[in-house]
Amino acid sequence: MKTIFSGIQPSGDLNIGNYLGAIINWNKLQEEFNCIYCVVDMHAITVKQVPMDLRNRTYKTLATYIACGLDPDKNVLFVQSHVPAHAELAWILGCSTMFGELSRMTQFKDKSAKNEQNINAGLFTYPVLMAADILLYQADLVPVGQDQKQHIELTRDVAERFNAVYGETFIVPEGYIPKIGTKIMSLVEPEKKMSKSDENPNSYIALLDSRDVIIKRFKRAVTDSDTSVRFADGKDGINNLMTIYSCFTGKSFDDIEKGFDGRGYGDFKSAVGEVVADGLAPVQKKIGELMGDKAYLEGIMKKGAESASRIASKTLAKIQKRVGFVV
Ligand code: ATP
Ligand code: LTN
Repeated sequence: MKTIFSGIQPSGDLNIGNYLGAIINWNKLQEEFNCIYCVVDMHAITVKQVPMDLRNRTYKTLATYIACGLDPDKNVLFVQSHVPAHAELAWILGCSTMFGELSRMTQFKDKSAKNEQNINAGLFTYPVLMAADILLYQADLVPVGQDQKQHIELTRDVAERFNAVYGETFIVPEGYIPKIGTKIMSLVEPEKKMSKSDENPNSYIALLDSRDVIIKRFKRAVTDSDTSVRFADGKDGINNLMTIYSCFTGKSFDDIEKGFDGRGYGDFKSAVGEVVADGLAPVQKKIGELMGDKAYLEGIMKKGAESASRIASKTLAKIQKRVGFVV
C-alpha cells in the first residue's frame, strides 16, 4: 500500500486555502492509502511565534484535521516536535543539500522579504526539514498546494543524491497537486496566494470565521471592472471566487457562468459567501467540541507520535548506518 505524508504549520488560523488546497485532498486519500499527517510546529518557529499561541494553535490544527474528516483510527495524526527523528534526519540531509539550491527557494525569498529583521538559519534550511519529514516515512505521495511544488522537487533531488552516494535508501516521492483548488488567492490582492500569516485579515477566510465575517469579506473581495461572471485570463479575482464556489458546491465553471448569467458581481459574491459559510458550519462546530476536550486531543497526539516514531526510528537507524555512524 502506498504511503502518503503531509503537514501544515500551526503558524496561524487555518484558512480556506489550506482547507481546499490540502486537507480536502487528504480526506480523499485516507480510505485507500497508508496516511500520515503532521502538525509541523518546528517549521512554524522559522518565523516569530508567541509561545502560548503556538501551543494553542497546535491543538487547534490537530482538532481541525479531525473536524474536517480525518479519522484518527485510519490515519497517523501527530505533532512534528514529538518525534525527534525529524530533526536528526534533517541534519544528515542538510549535508546533502547545497547552499545554492536553498538560495533559489521562492518561499525563502518571499519570507525573508517579509521578515527582514529575522532571516534566520531555520528559515533558510526549512526545506531540508520538510524533506526529512517526507523521507523518514518513505512516502510515495505528498498532497500539497501548488506553492509547495518547488520544495517537493528539492526533496526528490536530495533523495536521489543520497541514493546515488549511499545506495538505494529513500523512495523518491511525488507531489499530489490537483489542478483545482490548490492555489486559492488572496481576497484583497488576487494575484497573491491566500496565506494564513497575511497581516491583512480581509485577505483570507479562516475556517473559524463567523458567518457575518465570511459574507462581508466576500462582498468586499477585489474583482475587476467587467460585470459578467465568467472565468477568463486577467480576471484573477473572479476566477478565484469561481474556484472557491466550485470547490464548495461541486459545480463546473460552465454551470456557474450559466447560473449567474445576467446577474452582477454583487449577487455572485453573496452566493459565494453563503456556500462557504454553510460548508464551514459543521467543521466549526466540530472544532469547538474538540477544543473543549484537550485530553482527547492529547491522547491522539500520544498515539500518533508512538506510531510515527516506530516507523521513523527504523528509517533513521538505516540511514545512520549508511552514512557511517556507529550505531
Ligand atoms: P504561512 O502563511 O504561515 O506560510 P500557509 O497558509 O502558506 O502558511 P502552510 O502551512 O505553509 O500554509 O501550508 C499548508 C498547506 O496548505 C500546504 O499544502 C500548502 O501548499 C497549502 N496551501 C497554503 N496556502 C494555500 C492556498 N492559498 N491555496 C491552496 N493551498 C494552500
Ligand atoms: N512546507 C509546507 C509544510 C510542510 C509539509 C511537510 C508539507 C512541512 N513539512 C511535509 C508536506 C510534507 C508548507 O505547506 N508550507
